Amino acid sequence: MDMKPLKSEDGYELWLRYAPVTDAPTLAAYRTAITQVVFDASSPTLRVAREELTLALESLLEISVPVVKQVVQDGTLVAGTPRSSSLIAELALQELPGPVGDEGFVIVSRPVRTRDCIVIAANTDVGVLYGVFHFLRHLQTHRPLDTLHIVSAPKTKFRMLNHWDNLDGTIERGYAGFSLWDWHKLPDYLAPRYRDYARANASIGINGAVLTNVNANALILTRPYLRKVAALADLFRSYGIRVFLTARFSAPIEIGGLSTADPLAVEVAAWWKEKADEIYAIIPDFGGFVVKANSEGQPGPHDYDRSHGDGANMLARALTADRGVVIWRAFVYDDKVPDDRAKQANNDLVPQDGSFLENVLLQVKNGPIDFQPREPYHPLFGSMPKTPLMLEVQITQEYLGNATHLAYLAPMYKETLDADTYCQGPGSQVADVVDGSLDGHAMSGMAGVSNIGSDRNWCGHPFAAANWFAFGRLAWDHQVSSEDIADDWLRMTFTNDEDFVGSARAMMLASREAVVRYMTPLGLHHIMAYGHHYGPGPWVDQGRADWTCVYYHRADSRGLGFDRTPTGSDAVSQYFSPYREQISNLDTCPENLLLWFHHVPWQHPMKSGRTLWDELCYQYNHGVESVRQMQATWAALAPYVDAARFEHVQDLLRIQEQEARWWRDACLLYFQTFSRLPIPLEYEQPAQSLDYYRNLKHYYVPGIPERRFRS
Ligand code: GCV
Repeated sequence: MDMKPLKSEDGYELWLRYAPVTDAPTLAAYRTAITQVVFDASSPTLRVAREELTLALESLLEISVPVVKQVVQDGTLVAGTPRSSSLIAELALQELPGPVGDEGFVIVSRPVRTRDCIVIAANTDVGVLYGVFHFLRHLQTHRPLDTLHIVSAPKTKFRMLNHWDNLDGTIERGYAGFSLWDWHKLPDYLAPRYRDYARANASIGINGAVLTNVNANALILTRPYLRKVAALADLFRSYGIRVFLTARFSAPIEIGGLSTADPLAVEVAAWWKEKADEIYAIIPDFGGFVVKANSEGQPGPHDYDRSHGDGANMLARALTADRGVVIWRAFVYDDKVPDDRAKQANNDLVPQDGSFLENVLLQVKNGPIDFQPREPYHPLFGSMPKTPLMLEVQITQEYLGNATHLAYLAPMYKETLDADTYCQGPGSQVADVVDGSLDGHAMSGMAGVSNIGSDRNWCGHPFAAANWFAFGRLAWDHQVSSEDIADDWLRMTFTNDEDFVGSARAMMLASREAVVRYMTPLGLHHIMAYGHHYGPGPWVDQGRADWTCVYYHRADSRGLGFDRTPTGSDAVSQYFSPYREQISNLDTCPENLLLWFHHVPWQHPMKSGRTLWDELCYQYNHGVESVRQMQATWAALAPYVDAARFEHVQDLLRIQEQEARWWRDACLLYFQTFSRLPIPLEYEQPAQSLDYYRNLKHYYVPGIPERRFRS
């Protein structure tokens, strides 16, 4: 390998660095295969696609690749739609107009006018843009060009980032600085970052951005803010991105001067209709509303004894099906309801299946509690066949070490997507529900709670951008493997050197499981510190019951875990057979979810031959060891990475190792007060006392407003 020092990078360019191809045979092959471009760019989207293509080619191949009018030589790259390009129309590609649909594309190497060419074609301009980015990924990952035949179309319709950004610039659960949206200077000043944000999203097929926090502020729906939103929408449009806003259910009262927000009140429906018309007058392609209602203190239709369906349908009528959609969040639970929090969404929403209007989608978190390091899949998947269900995952790492811990989350997203619900017999995967294929829904989608902020490198941790990238790739095609996504991202973000990619990929793939082990092994969940969720807090027993930790782990002198079998909360009954029986039985329940579904005696024999207590000690220690392994792996990769990014990751891994030990020691000491069993001597013993850990206080943890820290 080339040992000269690498130029320091700050991560701003993400996976779109277009680093020059240094491998001589690959470079020679590329320079032969691409000598000129025929690309008639008659629309804003085609123009940005052409600009991206030509700039990238120049950077990758380090030669200028001219844009010409006609195919006059071998090595011509032809791009466009049958409408934008007579050449493409002439080729009458069999993939057009059929399989690639409205957003897909085809990339083929084939003769055109007797010359050897590469063709990027689509039915629509945005399809061409996606095709260009796919082709550039192909080059960035040094794949061969001789026998190209790529046909790709997205499996879901709405592929969206949910920004939990507040109008004051803070981000709920954001760990990479402040909001990208500079509301104060909008609409007159458009930061250059907005365009790069749009480019990055388009490069992975993301086509929607919810700009505001689901804990919504009604002000975003006032005229001055709508003008600011329109400026962003205008910019994002060329990149195929539509904007959505969160709608605060009580907005008619707060900004409309009404005395009620009752969804069945005529004046309320009229207010929302007028508001929707006002929005569409300035943002013609406005995507619609995302709504968090009657959850964690947010207003909603229950305040008026109305159902979620009443609320969602009223907004859906205001938007109208030909203009936009209502994305209604299924994250609904109430501490006044005595039932297990994990059951409440199904209890409330399943009876309403079939009552939602055609432009309503339900957005369901991957698991029934709240983005824990590991959860079983949400039992709503498969239980509402008449309603399109979107999958919501968290890209920001609220419960997985914020932007300090390296945790590659594609395996976590895949775990949900690949899970078999058995709702229509074996092979009814969550992915089939989400992409609409199982129940024949035309509307489908995936939403990722964004981890993007104002940090120069966008996501805080240099590896956190991999999760943004992975989300987009999976929303486009949930069948791609976590390995392949990591592989692409590493090559594009760092280097194509095989030695680097092999080690770094293995490190990424093991990283989420490491976090599970040192935070919440064996199905433990929600044992983080109160409110800010930074660090362990299994002792938290004050405040709203379903926000305490003792509610979830149920440790006592007999054992540990939440009994959700028929002898307990019976949450298992919300799943289909045979999964239901599998998880109900202590002997067949997967051990990585054991304490989610069972209260297990401390001496229970685990598959390893260890008792539950010893297994817990083993898992926590294994987690810490895994982080040390990551440190060793990264240390060996120093020659392949520029100093700035190398040291950044190295420093964060050091913090991660400290925090993994903190988690292990605090949790084991706490659970030991119930098990009364020793931590086996083969393991490191806790560095401090339980009191020490219990008394640690953390002020101004990111991702939470300052006022929450005031007493
Ligand atoms: C936006 C969790 C988070 C909240 C978040 C909520 C939600 O409870 O801690 O910050 O609120 O999920 O998804 O609505």
